[in-house]
Amino acid sequence: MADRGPGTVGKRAALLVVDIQNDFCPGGALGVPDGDAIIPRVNRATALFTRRGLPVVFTRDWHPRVTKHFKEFGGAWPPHCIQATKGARFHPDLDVPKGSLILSKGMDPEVDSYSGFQAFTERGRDLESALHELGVDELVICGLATDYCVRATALDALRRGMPVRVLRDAIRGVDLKPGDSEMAEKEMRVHGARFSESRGLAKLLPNARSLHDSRHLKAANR
Ligand code: VGL
Ligand code: ZN
Repeated sequence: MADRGPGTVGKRAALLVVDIQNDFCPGGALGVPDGDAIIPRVNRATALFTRRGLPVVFTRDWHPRVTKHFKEFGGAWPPHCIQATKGARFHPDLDVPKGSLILSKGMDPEVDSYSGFQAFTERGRDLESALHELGVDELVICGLATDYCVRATALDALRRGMPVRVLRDAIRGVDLKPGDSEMAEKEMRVHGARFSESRGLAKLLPNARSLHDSRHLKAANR
């Protein structure tokens, strides 16, 4: 993996917004403590990427009613993010610009998956090929939950040789066991992820470019 130094981001970074859904926010079926507190920062990052002509990609947890992911069927979790329910919707305060790429994961009732790299667009395209289509060379990751989907997605990206920067103040963890999120951050760092505060992001990104992003995005959505 190329070393870019601490102060730069790739020429074509994408913002990956992980699972900011009602069920992962306070009051939801699997509410992450303070999960909604990150939303204003995430929205600012989305606006910044959009202004710079860089892609923003959203993932969502999207489970069937019956899945091995749920306690009742052998898994670890109470039912959450069930397809087409209110709990599975993006939090109402989250800005999801029209035409954004949205990928869903957790649809297979037999598989207990967390990584965004196991997510698919409506047309069945996976994250890796969507990112490839968009020409993305670095991922900036924020969202929920630090110790599950954020962790798994970041480690999967790094494993694939994709540089990762995590917005330290725009992630929150479940902490089923105290310290899980701290451990997850350490793990991501050990595997090569960099961490930044979201307010420093504008300085790290390349300047606005006039690539035909909407066309790229449409192509990736196919
Ligand atoms: C997640 C727990 C269960 C996540 C998904 O997206 O982080 N966590 N399902
Ligand atoms: Zn889930």
